[in-house]
Amino acid sequence: MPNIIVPPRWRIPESQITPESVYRNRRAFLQEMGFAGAGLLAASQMSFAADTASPAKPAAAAAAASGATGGKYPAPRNPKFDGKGLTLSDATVTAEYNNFYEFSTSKERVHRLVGPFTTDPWTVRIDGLCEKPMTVDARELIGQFPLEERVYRFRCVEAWAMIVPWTGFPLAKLLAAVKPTSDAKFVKFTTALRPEQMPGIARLREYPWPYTEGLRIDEAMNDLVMVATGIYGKPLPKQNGAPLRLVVPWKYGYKSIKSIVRIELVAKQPATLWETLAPDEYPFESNVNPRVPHPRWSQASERLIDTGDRVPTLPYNGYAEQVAGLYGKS
Ligand SMILES: Nc1nc2c(c(=O)[nH]1)N[C@H]1C(S)=C(S)[C@@H](COP(=O)(O)O)O[C@H]1N2
Ligand SMILES: [Mo]
Repeated sequence: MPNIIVPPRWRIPESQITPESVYRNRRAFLQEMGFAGAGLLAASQMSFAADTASPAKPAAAAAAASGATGGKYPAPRNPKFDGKGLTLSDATVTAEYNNFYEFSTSKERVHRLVGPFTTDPWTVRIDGLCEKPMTVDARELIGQFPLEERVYRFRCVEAWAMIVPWTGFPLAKLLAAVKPTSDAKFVKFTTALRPEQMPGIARLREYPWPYTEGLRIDEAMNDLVMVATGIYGKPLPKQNGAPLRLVVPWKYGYKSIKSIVRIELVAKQPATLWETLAPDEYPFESNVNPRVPHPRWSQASERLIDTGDRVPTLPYNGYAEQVAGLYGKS
């Protein structure tokens, strides 16, 4: 019999009561992993739940942006992604309503906890199956590419959404610079792991940190995928993923990994944090699809975080024209 530990179907955030069978499986798994006694509870209190909250209210001041490469902002807006027909979300709301579990599972608290997190200097490694791997400081990396601004829709799996102007450059340009070999079939991304600066990590000890994500190489090369370095014409605030994050606008928000320290070209589909925790809820592909409900809530509509308006969700989050062909459904 193969010796495989099958992770239980963790109900990441149970707003409801945990069925006993799930509770038992989770406990067995935690014991396997050496976390006996670790808060079962943490996991069951998590909050990837359908979002029915009322709109976040702008709190006090927005947190300061990281000062690196300030001279490059604001960058010119790419006319192909000028946001015509879209209304930008309120910048204070997007800076104070965040998912960044390394700090907190409370969206309103993240921006108040990032102060001690240092994002300059910042070393990024781009390596794996490529001819020209590099290890470079984020400031220097950002200096190597022309920055542009693009207005994108952004859709969290929890059914909230925003429309923001990102600054950055296409991931495809960075990948081209390291020259992937023909064996490179996927790209794996990893976030910084600094428990001493990230108070959320200790509260979720059973999570498979660091936060990781992945794309197929053809997805990663699509022009829509950005390495974002800024938002609203300024460097990224720490809570939005300074100094470098991914933005993949046709996929659920968790694919847009923040505060990246490593980009690795790999041959096999990499494990991701969310897929490891709950593969039936957060699968690797995770394209926005209003017709496929999350196991615990509908994905047919979404709530704009600043106005509270509920609007229909679009296939591929409105980017079908650019990406449906990647999935044999042009
Ligand atoms: N490292 C890391 N990246 C992350 C997350 C996280 O918890 N940790 N949350 C993801 C999720 S679920 C969403 S919706 C977006 C939120 O981005 P924002 O706070 O800039 O709006 O970040 C994604 N990237
Ligand atoms: Mo999300």
